Amino acid sequence: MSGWYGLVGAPTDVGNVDCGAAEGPGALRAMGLPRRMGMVDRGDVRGPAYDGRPDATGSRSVRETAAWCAAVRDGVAGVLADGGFPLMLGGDHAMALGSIAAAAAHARQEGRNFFVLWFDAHPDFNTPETTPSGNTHGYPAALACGIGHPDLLSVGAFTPLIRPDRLIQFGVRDIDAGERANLLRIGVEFHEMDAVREKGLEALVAHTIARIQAAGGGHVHVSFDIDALDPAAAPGVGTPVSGGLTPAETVGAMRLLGASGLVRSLDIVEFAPRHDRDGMTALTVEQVLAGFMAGRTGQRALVA
Ligand code: 6HN
Ligand code: MN
Ligand code: MN
Ligand code: MN
Repeated sequence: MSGWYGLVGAPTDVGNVDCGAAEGPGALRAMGLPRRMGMVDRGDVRGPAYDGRPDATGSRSVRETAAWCAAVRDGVAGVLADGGFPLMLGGDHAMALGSIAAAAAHARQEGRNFFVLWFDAHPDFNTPETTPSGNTHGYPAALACGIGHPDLLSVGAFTPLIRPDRLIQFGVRDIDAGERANLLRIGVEFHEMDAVREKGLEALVAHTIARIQAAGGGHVHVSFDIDALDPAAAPGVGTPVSGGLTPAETVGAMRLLGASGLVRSLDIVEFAPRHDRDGMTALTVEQVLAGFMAGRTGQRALVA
């Protein structure tokens, strides 16, 4: 298992005009998070500025999103190639198309099954046909499953990057009508907040880990949108939705995922410091990451 974390920053909100996520990596660095957590900071990737004009499909900043995602893909691929554990720090969630493209290619190269666990208030499963906003941060999970704008699908070396039955979502609670139809048609497993309340996040995650192990294990990529958390604990996001995950259950679930030894790449996206209050969101992010890392360290100790 990779012993070092390689941080790849993607300071952009090209997927959602000026939501503030571009300021996320810089703020976490200024607070000393990467150093405190012993990460190797590989710096920020770069890309073009936002251009909000919709194209013929109604999607905004597609070319800019594709350029950023390609840069993220190459940054994350570099950490994987060097034997590290990539932590992609957004930036808005459109960037996950880049990290998933890198992780899926790496899994394929190593002959592993590829799974994505998506923590989010939103499924991010819109296509140009269903989007209410034209914002590309509403697209990445659908793109990973092979549906959506062709200029974005081409960020990946192949498509779909994930088998749709290997994408599992947790905490979703704000789903557009056409987006729900997409999810059902493609066959994604998504656990809405009522299911999380009923069954418990940790139980759902433990069940998912067992299912992945039963399928022979593989490379699990976790894509964590900060707005999965309840805004009371994590107000620093551009698209808050009430009724979300508690920090305690999230830390517990992340600890389980770390301890499973299956997770080989991680996104933390949509942190918008300008909407934070008294540093609470930054603190919650650090707790969630610390839970994951502690789980992984424990797992290493067990197998050592
Ligand atoms: N995110 N479903 C809405 C849209 O515009 O497509 C919101 C997307 C939010 C994306 O940050 O998770
Ligand atoms: Mn590897
Ligand atoms: Mn998202
Ligand atoms: Mn979201």
